[in-house]
Amino acid sequence: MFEKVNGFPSNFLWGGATAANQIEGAYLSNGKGLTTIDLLPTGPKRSHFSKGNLSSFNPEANQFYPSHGAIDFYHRYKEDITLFAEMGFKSFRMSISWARIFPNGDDAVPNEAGLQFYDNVFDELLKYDIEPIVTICHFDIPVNLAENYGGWKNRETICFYEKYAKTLFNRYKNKVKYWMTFNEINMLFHLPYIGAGIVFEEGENREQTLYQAAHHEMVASALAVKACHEIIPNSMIGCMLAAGNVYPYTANPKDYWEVMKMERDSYFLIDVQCKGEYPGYAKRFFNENDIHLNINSDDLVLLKNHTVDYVGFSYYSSRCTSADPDILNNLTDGNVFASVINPYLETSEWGWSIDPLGLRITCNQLHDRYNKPLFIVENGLGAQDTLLDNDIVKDDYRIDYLDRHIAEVAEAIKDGVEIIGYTSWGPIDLISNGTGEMKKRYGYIYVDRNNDGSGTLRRIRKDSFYWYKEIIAQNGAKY
Ligand code: BGP
Repeated sequence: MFEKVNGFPSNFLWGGATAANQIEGAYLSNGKGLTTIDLLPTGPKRSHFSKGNLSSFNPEANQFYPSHGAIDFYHRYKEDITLFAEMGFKSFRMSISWARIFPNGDDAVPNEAGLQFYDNVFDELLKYDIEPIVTICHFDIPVNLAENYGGWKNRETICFYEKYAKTLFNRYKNKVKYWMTFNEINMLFHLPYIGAGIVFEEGENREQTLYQAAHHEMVASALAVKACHEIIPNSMIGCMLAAGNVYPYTANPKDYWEVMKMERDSYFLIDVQCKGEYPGYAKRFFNENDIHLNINSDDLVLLKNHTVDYVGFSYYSSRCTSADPDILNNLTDGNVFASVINPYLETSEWGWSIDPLGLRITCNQLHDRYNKPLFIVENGLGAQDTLLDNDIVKDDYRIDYLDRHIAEVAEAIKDGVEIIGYTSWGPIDLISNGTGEMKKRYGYIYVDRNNDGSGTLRRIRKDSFYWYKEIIAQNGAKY
């Protein structure tokens, strides 16, 4: 009676995902302005800054600033796209650097050289029938907006973002169909500087600031959805969250309640972006915690009328929580999302738990909650690779991770979840967002670049390159 769903749809968008600040380099070339991320060094100060804890932005001398050179995609995009095409990519997720287009964020006119660069990249992708998937803002905003306006604390930033987004839609309307408004929008609660250009002042009510900034981002996102639909009629514009299902440590109902709270912390913004209104649990939270948001009545109409077309999300790990304070002391290390150590799961070298089934669970949860198409726009294993003689990189651990996760994507599709595509994170080695390091590698393509910025930048195919090429060629038939 019911047709059996078999495997991946024929138009499934296999590919890889990147972000401008983690690949481009050329951080001040051809009129680009400084972005917030350009001020983040490697080392411990990176996470300190990322959380918005320092009031001074001054970079220290003689340090390595990862985004300044990155892997030089700015000059090598043709070579890199040729390699993606060789793997058979159907899509490539990338972001546009806001400050390449509007160097200060509040400029009257856009920087033509910046616009032209992305035209060139899109043309190169389209030459190989690779669909560009574009994130409008992936963790970098012009420093001027952060320093002189307070980033997303300030309502004015909405207007600058809207102008920036409209500029992109008008310019690239014939080249780009898939858009995302903000990368991992929920990250602003965990890394406020990275997520929203926020630097806290002494004594500031941080929760109030964060929820107000979140409101501004959601209004900006709704305005982008509106403009995108008006300017590019067949477009698909989505939200993007850092996802990952949560397990209770025990069957104690109190543990399960903690799970719901943790999930709602992640889903809150997506609830608004998908359903068009603030959920009841958020209103209660604001009332009970003395959080008073400045919300115009027009904002609520905008949120209601311009919900997203699909849910983009990253999935690296599941999490685990408990109501027991003693258990809560036993947390995993190395991930911005704190989690109780789950005894059933192994972890990566960076302490991130590895849970392929969690990806199927996450897909099902998001499908049940929103009933919108999903797009898995990040998933992957950060690991240290060794370059052997004859340019060989034996990354069987990465193949194993991806294989087990893609198998669960296939299961989710069979469960009836609509999934547009899968772009694994960092198809070419790039700068780690969390650590700023090069040695945390995700790629199918090895880049000869070291943590201190040295290296030839040569590109080398890893074993996983040939493996992923085969998966795409078969359209995941083995699953
Ligand atoms: C996500 C970001 C990416 C990326 C990824 C991996 O949060 O959207 O930009 O970096 O995480 O994290 P990391 O680079 O810290 O290993």
